Amino acid sequence: MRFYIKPNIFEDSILLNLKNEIETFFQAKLVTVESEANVVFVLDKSIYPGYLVKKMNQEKVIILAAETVSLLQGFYYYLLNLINNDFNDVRQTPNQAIRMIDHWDNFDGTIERGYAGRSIFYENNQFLDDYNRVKMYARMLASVGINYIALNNVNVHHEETFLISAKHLAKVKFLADIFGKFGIKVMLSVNFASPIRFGDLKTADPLDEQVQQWWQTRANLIYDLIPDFGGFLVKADSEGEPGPFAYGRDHAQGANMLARALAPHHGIVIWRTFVYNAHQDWRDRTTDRARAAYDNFMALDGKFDDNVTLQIKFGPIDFQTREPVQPLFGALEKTNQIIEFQVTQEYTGHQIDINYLLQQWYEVLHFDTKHGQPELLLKDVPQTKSPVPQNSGVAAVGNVGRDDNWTGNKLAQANLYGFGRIAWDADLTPEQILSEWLQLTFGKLEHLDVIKEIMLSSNATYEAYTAPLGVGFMVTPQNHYGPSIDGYEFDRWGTYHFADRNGLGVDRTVKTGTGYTRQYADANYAKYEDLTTCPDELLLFFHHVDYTHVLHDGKTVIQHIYDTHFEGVEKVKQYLALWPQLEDELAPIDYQNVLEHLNRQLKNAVEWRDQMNTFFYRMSGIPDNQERKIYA
Ligand code: BDP
Repeated sequence: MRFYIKPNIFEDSILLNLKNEIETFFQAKLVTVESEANVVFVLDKSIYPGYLVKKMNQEKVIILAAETVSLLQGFYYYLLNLINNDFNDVRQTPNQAIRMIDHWDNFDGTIERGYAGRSIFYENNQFLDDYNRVKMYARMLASVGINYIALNNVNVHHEETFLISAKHLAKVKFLADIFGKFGIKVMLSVNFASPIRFGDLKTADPLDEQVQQWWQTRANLIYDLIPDFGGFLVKADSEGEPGPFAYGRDHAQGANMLARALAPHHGIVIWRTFVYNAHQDWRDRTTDRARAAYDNFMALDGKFDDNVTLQIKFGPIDFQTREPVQPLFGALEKTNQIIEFQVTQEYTGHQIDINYLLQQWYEVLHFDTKHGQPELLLKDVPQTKSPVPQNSGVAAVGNVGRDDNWTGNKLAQANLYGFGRIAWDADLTPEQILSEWLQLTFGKLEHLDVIKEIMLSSNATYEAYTAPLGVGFMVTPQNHYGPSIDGYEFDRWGTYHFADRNGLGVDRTVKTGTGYTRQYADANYAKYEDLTTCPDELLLFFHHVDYTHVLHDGKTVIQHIYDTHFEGVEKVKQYLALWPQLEDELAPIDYQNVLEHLNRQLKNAVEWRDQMNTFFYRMSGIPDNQERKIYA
């Protein structure tokens, strides 16, 4: 294979990196004469965004793009398809402008909700010395089109506050350079109370001139060192993090103050909408955590500066296995938006249980918000509803740590790979993405279908043995793995199921409940409000029903709970029975890794089944119509 890059000068670090990547992968120098090459990269201002691959003949492929980062992405596309030797003319443009991974890494080396070992960036309140993994990681992310990364936890504890101090910025720059070569901008999560924490000021009031000046000086310092710095990610007035409320200011005032400090440098503020009143009480049914983001942010539509983007969790509660789509999407018209997902498996199995999340994301991204004609799918909301589309997109909390295989469970790598792919092209199906990942990871295997079967059913299997019909939670408090049905029931976090002897579920209707359904566009409001049209999988999210309520498939709610929990365990047993077919084909370390995790998954599924079935049998007194063993 002979490669040529036009223009043949490498002042730009990304272009230079492309040259290095080609030389590394093909162990050959670039040729100096274009006509001798069979792969030619051309900077062409007219191809924006994304890139164009043109097959000239059997021998020659040309890849054109306006931006060097897109040429690099074109190179990875070339590598991906080289495996199949399958080239046709193709124009690739990303669906989303911002495609981001958020790290919840703490400076001490721990990772909030991390299930794959310690941080790849930090240890003991210092930066690590060895960045080999980071380099490989940057390449991996770039290969699937990721272009932003946040380097630290949104909960900015004491030590991380000072990542924006001169003392640490040199190391941040080092990381920014590694990612920058791959076209990925770094961002830092900042603490809204930083001016106070630094000991410089007595207030963090966004309308205070000294505070504004403080942030301006800080931004200038950062950009002097790191000219391509992405900006700030902020969790404010949320779960104890400081924010503008303390000064009687709103989120727009808080976010705009930071945005104005970054604007001269073309930086952005990503401001999270995960804001709810943690003290709301289960006895007061008029408050509802599901309503909180909309109640806090809808009235601010149009009040945010152009370089502010709201980062909005895909559902109204918190990355559950099953949630409806957040009603702010489609309703916000004048605010830049990012949809937030969670690759790290907090509520979805801790990377112990296999859970291929692309199924969930595909469904969520293809949800019709009913805010457009003939439709407005969630995947199209960031681009069409953001006043500055290039400041909109998707983000996800990452799942990588220092474990040998990066993600704890080997198969959880597919979620990271898949997030990047779906961020680029939301119409790729979970099956297509899985096939790519399997081929890239394992090559040709005789029993590839076994892994496919397990992974493609895994999301439904996990849902089957955990909380039923969209009710959510029922997990062990704090760590969020394994069952604890009443664990959050009398807590103050707004995560209830209201199970009693007659039934369960949260009444979020206008007629008799919290009124949350009204936050949706008319057609969706009508669908969710009415018990007969509400989809079964979300029934208990929207309605409180009796155990004898009959679902669309003819089963009662109680029988559905029993059946799915027995079936979920049987599925995991099936996975365990299938897996040995791969023993001779996989590297022993990968084979064992998944086997060991499957055994733990079975234990978890059995626990869920037994606790759920016992609990609901005791509550309802209604026996299983198949007379299976319930430990009552
Ligand atoms: C919840 C996590 C918590 C995060 C929070 C967030 O349990 O650790 O800090 O989300 O998104 O899911 O800020």
